[in-house]
Amino acid sequence: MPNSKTWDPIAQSMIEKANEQGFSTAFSRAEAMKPCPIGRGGSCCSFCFMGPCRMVGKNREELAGICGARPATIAARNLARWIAAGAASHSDHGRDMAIALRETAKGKAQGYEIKDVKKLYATAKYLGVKVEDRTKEEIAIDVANAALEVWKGQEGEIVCLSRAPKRRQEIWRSLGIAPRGVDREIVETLHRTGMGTDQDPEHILMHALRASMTDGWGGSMIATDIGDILFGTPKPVRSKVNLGVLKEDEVNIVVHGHEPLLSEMIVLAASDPESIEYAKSKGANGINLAGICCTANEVLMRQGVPSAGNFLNQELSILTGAVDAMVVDVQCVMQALQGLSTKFHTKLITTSKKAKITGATHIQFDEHKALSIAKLIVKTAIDNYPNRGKSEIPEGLDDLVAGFSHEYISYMLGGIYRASFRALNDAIIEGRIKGVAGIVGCNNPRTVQDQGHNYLTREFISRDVLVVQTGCGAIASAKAGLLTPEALQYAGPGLREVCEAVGIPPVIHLGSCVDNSRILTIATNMVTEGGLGDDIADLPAVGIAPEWMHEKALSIGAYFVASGVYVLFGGGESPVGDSAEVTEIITKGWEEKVGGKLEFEPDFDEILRKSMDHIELKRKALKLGSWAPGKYTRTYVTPQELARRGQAALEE
Ligand code: MSK
Repeated sequence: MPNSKTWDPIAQSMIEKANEQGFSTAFSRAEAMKPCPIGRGGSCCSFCFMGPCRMVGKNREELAGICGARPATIAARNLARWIAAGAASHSDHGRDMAIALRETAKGKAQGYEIKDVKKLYATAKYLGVKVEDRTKEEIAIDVANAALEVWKGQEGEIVCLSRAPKRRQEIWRSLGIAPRGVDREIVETLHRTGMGTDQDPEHILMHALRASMTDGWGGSMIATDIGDILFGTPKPVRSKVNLGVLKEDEVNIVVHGHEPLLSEMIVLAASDPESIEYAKSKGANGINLAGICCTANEVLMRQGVPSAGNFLNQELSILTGAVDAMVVDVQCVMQALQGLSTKFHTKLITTSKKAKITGATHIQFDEHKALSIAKLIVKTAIDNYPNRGKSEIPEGLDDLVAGFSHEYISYMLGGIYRASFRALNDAIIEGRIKGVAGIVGCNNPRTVQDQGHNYLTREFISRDVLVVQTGCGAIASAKAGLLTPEALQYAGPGLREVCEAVGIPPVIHLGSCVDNSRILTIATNMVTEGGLGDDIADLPAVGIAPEWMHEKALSIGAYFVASGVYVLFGGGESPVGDSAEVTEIITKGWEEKVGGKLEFEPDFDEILRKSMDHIELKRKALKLGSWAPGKYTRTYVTPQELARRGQAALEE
């Protein structure tokens, strides 16, 4: 039920409640606050204190800041800094995961264990760590230390690049953008974009691509792999989504943010019989855990913890009056939660060393005492339960299937002994599946919540394009019932046949924002499987962030471009749209160099059209035809018919 604020009727009812009762939310604040028309298009320069300089005026060729900086240089510097900030967020997350693994292996991290030894071996292999005749703890210490080198490298290139297709690695090296360590590239971005240093827009933006790669092929990749080692590589899991996951008669704890380190311990602490007994002693029937944003995705895909929704649901969850504690770590946490939670009984608990919110309760996470801290947080929530006043949890829930890793997808496609991407590649070669669209990223109150994600997802699958998702985009689809096998009703005939035969849904949940690295791995596997070219840029694939709002989205977009992918950002105007020169560099310029390009396109139908044109173009370049059922088998038999014949044979 689309309307002016949200695609989700449950969110709409909560927005109406907030308006009636006079509570401000991001939806109402976005309406009240018009964006700055100068900053919006990348025309504000605040890199020194002679300004800020505003690049406004009709004759843009003649505009200059006090230092003489041209509008294109200013727009390029802005974009490069946003990309570096986004890469820093994901990479700092990955660094903490590596430290937690090292402390776990040393027996110093309370509550953690090495859960997935197979993944530990696979990670050790690409990091160059010896595994033979060693304990898993010895390997894990070396894996953690080798991973931390990805941050420290001053020269050379990060080791994870070796996971990309050979052709892609050659392109990066020939252009001189194979990144050194995360810290070096991000520091250098800040240096280059300061007053009086790098002043050539193209040069600045090539470095921005290099910095972004420290995210996707560096910090995020490490975060994903170590998350799998510590908490298990995801396998499909059923769960529920939307505000209806909160429970009237139980202690509701909502985990929100990004890092799984504490939230995994809260899952343990909340299921501890002592905690449950304690909750009962306070009059509750149990403890109910739910998530928001990417912390939700982390505990959803590995533990099946239900999601209360995506980014714009964070305030709405508190408005139910049923959240006894909202536990936050880093990224995407609105400061407004604090003011709003004081209007209800909700305890807002900050936990990261790096993030406090004035007025919130701070219980600092430390991996050495992680389980004890998680138990304290759970107890704090239980103690707050008797303070709950009238609560109003909206009815309505959706089912979902989450938690596909590239390991599980290759298993589903080929089984235990022949796990591979062959079946997917063949389906694309035959034309049953036309291509793949990664639809990822945030909500943004300047666009209708979830509309872009869900409209595009439905349209793509109806055109036989497989959709892979992460982050808040995946939760948008979950709320619309698109992360279930039932979504096959919207799929085109070719995609439906493949999904039914293999047993995968047409929309695949791959995890949180750092798990966009899983999409890179899947793309690489598709290339190395054969038949679809020798580079990621050859694949009939697109990347889309329809409702983006965070700098991290720009970093993700940039590393996909650097990897050869056509990336489209929707929802609003281009943040560098005032500069035709920068727009040219990130589209045509980048495409000529790296094969990928970045476009900002507010019209969702145009995103769809451009994406399908691109997929067709790539199919043509690979000389792939259309799906013709009789072409590959003498008599084509549908999977349903095969199943029917199998059943009949069994009955005989
Ligand atoms: S949480 S970065 S709003 S996807 Fe990863 Fe969602 Fe965007 Fe945050």
